[in-house]
Amino acid sequence: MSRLIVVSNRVSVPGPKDKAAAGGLAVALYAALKKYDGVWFGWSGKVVDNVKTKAYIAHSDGVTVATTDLSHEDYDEYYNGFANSTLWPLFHYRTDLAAYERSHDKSYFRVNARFAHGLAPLLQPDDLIWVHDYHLIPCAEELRGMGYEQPMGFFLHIPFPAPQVLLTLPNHQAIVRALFAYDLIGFQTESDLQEFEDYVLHEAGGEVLPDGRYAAFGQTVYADAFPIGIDAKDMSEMAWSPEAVRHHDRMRKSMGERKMIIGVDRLDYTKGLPERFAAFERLLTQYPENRDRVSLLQIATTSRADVPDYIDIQEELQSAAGRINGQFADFDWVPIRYVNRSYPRRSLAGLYRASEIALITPLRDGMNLVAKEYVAAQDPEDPGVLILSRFAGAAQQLDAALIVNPYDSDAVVEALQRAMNMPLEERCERWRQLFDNVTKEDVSCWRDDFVERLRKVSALKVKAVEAS
Ligand code: ADQ
Repeated sequence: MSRLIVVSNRVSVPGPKDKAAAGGLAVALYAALKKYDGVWFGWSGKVVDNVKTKAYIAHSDGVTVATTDLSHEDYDEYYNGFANSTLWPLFHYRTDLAAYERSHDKSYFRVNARFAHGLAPLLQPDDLIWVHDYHLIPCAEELRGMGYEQPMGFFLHIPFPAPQVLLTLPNHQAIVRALFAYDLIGFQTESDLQEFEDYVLHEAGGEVLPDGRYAAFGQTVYADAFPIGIDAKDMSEMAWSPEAVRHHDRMRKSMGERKMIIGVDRLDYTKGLPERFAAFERLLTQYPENRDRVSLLQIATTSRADVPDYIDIQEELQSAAGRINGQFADFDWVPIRYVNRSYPRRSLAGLYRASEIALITPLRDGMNLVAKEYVAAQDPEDPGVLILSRFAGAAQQLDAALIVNPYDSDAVVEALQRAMNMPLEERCERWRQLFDNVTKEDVSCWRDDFVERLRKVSALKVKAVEAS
């Protein structure tokens, strides 16, 4: 059996015992790495003066963990620059926020080449290589240039933008061409796949071959949708763990008879947080009976705090929460509980279960795992209501949620009002459908589907080469 090599910007190795501390994705990838005697390669998280190409190697549970550092220039130009200030906003349709600098573009390709050179000495001929996310699109192209012919797959965790949006990126062609160095590209949804196809057909002058491969730039690649899931069983169990019960009970006690709406996000302008606060404010204005009856708990962990747009959104939210609370709060009721910290997963599970409504309204999101976690953590006898943005990848699977357009404040208010008053029978019916999906299409299913497909398409490639 060939080894699995996972390459991602950050390596997140779960602790030996505590599954709960790591996310479902890290746990699922790590489990596969253990099974296939694998290597996890990525950035150490350190920024240093002198970067060495040779990776630092550690071993844990039969998995080789190989990391490399970034220089200050790499960190500014590759990580904060091209990856997080160009590709991230652009792929989320925020052309207004996407900054483009040729020097950052060069750094992006340079750091990818260094990743490839760091990884290369660790590779064996029959390895299967799986690269993750927008930081590392050119990784395979670099490896191919060095003569590596192993099967290589790529999974994009964020949306693939419509061609008209992608065209605003001066080096769009180099980015898409780099994708063609892989054997298989995985997108979150069918819509992302469709956007990719549109680009290939109408911008790259390519075609779809009879066997389903995409052909362009003199190369071919398979591509498909592989919607990522969570470890739903684990999340359901966690919701009843002692830590979850403690958090559930503390929250319920603090609420009394009032209802709780929860939002949990990285603090990011793609998550639609100002719009969410505005919709909640409108609920209190248009339906005054909700005053003193409901609060919004918004947990927003600070992220990418040295990128200016992230400082702006943080200030905007603090001031909006302060203004809304100033206008509506009473001595024993605060409308918005706005918390900038991160919680252990077991605590989150308890808070999900204690909340009657989850308001998950990103303006664009590859998938959104919080929506799935909320569903998995509900009490089957008395489940809460999920309100979900149509622009989250998750909406394409979770259509039994109340699906809203996050730009339409009135529609979000109506959904909130409906959720506040939804009878138990309807809540149970909707939740059952959501839960079936979240459990069936879980993270192991996503991982195994992708790895299996990568094996298959690389076997087809070998056959085609032998036949020619
Ligand atoms: P993210 O943009 O980070 O992921 P999301 O899918 O919601 O978004 O995942 C966030 C994860 O972090 C969840 O597991 C959540 O529980 C956790 N989290 C968030 N805030 C937290 C807090 N305050 N405390 C503790 N945990 C917190 C990117 C893409 C998504 C895609 C995922 C996976 O942007 O669209 O779904 O990758 O592919």
